[in-house]
Amino acid sequence: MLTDTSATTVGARICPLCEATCGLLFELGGRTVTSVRPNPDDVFTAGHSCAKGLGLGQLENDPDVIRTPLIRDGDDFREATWDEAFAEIGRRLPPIIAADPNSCAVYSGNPAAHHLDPSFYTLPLISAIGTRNVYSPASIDTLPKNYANALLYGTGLGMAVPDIDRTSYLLILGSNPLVSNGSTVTAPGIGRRLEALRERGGTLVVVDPARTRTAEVADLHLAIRPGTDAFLLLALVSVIATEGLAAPGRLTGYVDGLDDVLRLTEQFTPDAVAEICGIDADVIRRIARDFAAADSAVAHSRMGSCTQEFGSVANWMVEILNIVTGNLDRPGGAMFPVPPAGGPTTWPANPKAPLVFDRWRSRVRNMPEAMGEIPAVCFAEEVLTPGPGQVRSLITISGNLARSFPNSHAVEAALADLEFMVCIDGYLNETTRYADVILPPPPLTTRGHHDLALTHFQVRNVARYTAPLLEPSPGQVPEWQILLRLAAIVRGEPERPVTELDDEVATTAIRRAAKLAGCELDDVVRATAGRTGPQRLLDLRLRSGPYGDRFGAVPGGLTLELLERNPNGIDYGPLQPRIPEVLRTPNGRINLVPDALIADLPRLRDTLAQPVPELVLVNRRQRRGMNSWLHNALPQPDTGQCALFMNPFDAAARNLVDGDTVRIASKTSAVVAELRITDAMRQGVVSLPHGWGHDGRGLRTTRSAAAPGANVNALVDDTVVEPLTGAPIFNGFPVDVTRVERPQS
Ligand SMILES: Nc1nc2c(c(=O)[nH]1)N[C@H]1C(S)=C(S)[C@@H](COP(=O)(O)OP(=O)(O)OC[C@H]3O[C@@H](n4cnc5c(=O)[nH]c(N)nc54)[C@H](O)[C@@H]3O)O[C@H]1N2
Ligand SMILES: Nc1nc2c(c(=O)[nH]1)N[C@H]1C(S)=C(S)[C@@H](COP(=O)(O)OP(=O)(O)OC[C@H]3O[C@@H](n4cnc5c(=O)[nH]c(N)nc54)[C@H](O)[C@@H]3O)O[C@H]1N2
Ligand code: SF4
Ligand SMILES: [Mo]
Repeated sequence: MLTDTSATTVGARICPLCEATCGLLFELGGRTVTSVRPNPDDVFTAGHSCAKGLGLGQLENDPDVIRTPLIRDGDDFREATWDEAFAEIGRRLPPIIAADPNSCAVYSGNPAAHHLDPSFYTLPLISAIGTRNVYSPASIDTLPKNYANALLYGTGLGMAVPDIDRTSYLLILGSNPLVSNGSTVTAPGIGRRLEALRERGGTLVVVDPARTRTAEVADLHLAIRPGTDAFLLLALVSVIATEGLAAPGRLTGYVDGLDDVLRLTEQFTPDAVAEICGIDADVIRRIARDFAAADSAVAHSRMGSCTQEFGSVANWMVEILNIVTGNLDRPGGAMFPVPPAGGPTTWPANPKAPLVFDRWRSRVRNMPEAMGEIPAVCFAEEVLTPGPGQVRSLITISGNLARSFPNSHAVEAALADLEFMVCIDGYLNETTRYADVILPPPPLTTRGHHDLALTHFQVRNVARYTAPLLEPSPGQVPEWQILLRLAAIVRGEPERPVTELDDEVATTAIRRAAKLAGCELDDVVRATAGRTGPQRLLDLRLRSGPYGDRFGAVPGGLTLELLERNPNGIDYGPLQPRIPEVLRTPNGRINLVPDALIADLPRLRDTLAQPVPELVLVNRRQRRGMNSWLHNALPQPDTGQCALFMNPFDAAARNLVDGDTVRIASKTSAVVAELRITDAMRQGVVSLPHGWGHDGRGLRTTRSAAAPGANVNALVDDTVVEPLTGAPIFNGFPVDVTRVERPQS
């Protein structure tokens, strides 16, 4: 860490923004980030970056960023000291929790999944509160995929990722990695990797209702009708079944229900699904044959095929397609990474909770819990419905639920209705404007980084850690300490030193690490003495993990110190087959026909016979945004990027012209946007970007409030969900589009 902060210095820093985890170099002039550039020596990301990562300096220096705690003062906020802010929380929060722990909800947003502090210290806070009202973006993002994976392989987080660098045939469904940089596949520089696939003669097929940037570089783009991926995938497997192409190879010894799964796809032939999918039956047959014939092939699904009507069945069938063609767990297929700090795929199975789903239900709608959380679609009703267990207070940790949850009007009504709300966040935005107290996180330069979650999705086994570049300055409180102080307040011990609470958290982690590594407790304590906070917890995980030094027992094994000496990371090589060792199902085998998923097939059959809506809406992402929160710090292209994209036929049928201001109405609400007519959209499908709508009172986001964009989540219905997981239907819900005004010519 730098102690002399007067000089210009350069330090390695992993980008915390998206799943690509690029290695960057921060140049500091004193404490100020003066430039950010890609780190060419990073063993994994090798100089890859994007405009967002290179804009981290602008983010750090954004004058709108909150740097001092704020306490509500009427309609506004006043700056406060940390002691004042914690005192206010201490006065107001504990009585609400004392009345009912479940009345305090916790929402931990997307950045929390990237940073070490919340990864380690949110759970102690949740335990201190004792609440079951825990929310995160998982239920509006990956959940159907987690669910299908959990049923098949025994863990929701441990997924097989496309071995993109070795595959011969990549089938991408509902993902636009050239913009998003990939999801549940950590493959930095994915554009380059896709180019390499094609250069070595491989094939890229993209299934997306929009001709995205990724679709543009594909060999084949299938403009599917939204919400119908499950039908397409069932049909692909049906071709493999009826044409005798199934060849699971070595997987045969580990799977149950192979014949059953092949049989149940038989009714979903290409001819039966062609119309609903909007894809020619011959094309479906050809893809199935090519996929089966390829040396190696892999199907990969994400956002567009998760947050839709049949997300769980679609994601189940992605795995089935990979399995029946023998592509699971082989090079060039779908493979399980080894997370260097360990995780559900390296730890022993938990015999008490083999499946972390449906262990309890939400109060109002009786929705099943998933991975310790209540689905986000339940949040507003849990606040607005009176009765025992009603949510009355909320702690947010890096989340903007007023823009990320479906039905924003209901969500904002709920936020306004709370008795008390604390936000740990650096912006006064659409969510935090409802807070009573806002606690700002410290600058990135003061934090160490290791992607605990995303290492589960790495396309190569690597271990990396970038250390803090600066000590926090007076007035900056590390996020882990904020979380522990909140835990102390909730426990009625507001004066308890953070160091003691940290030791308590570490004691549990030390016990676990000793058990995993097969060491004596004393050896573990001795080996990690001198470290505190997230660094100690990470060291415990790395050293008891798959490459770990087992606290001295394996000389040269992985430790945090080794990573500190190697800020460009350590490469452990390409992904290796892991079945059966990776399986965490109760019997250690893969059941291809889980009852819960089969139970959803009648709903698919019924849908085949139903009329399709005339116009449905899907979402898109943008290069310079990160969900709702980079629009202020980074200069954005013209407002056209927020336009509603519509196919020329749909526009003509509505007598609309390019540039018209249009009203987009759904069952829930209506928003206004500029119209962009483009044949990149499939007929019958329009698209809006997600994360906009920086409007209304009380924002301190000068730049984005000046060009607010339309909030797509005002349109999303929170009552219509994918029934197995409660995931919302962001993609493929009916809308009406009408002209508001015509541009002046
Ligand atoms: N620049 C940028 N990068 C990001 C983010 C960001 O906001 N901006 N967000 C990050 C986050 S949190 C995530 S989760 C990832 C998500 O990353 P991705 O999974 O790549 O998600 P999107 O880019 O939203 O692409 C989803 C695609 O699905 C398509 N689609 C819609 N409906 C359907 C359907 O029914 N079937 C099929 N097959 N396709 C459909 C849409 O047209 C869209 O092109 O991106 C991450 N990276
Ligand atoms: N309609 C629609 N809705 C969607 C999606 C979609 O595609 N369509 N995508 C969904 C997905 S995939 C996701 S992941 C969610 C995202 O949902 P959220 O996580 O709720 O939303 P973000 O916009 O990522 O907000 C991140 C917040 O964290 C703050 N922040 C950033 N860094 C830090 C930090 O280091 N510490 C702290 N304390 N705060 C920080 C930012 O200021 C911002 O307020 O949105 C979901 N919602
Ligand atoms: S691709 Fe993702 S991780 Fe890489 S620099 Fe851009 S935002 Fe950061
Ligand atoms: Mo996400």
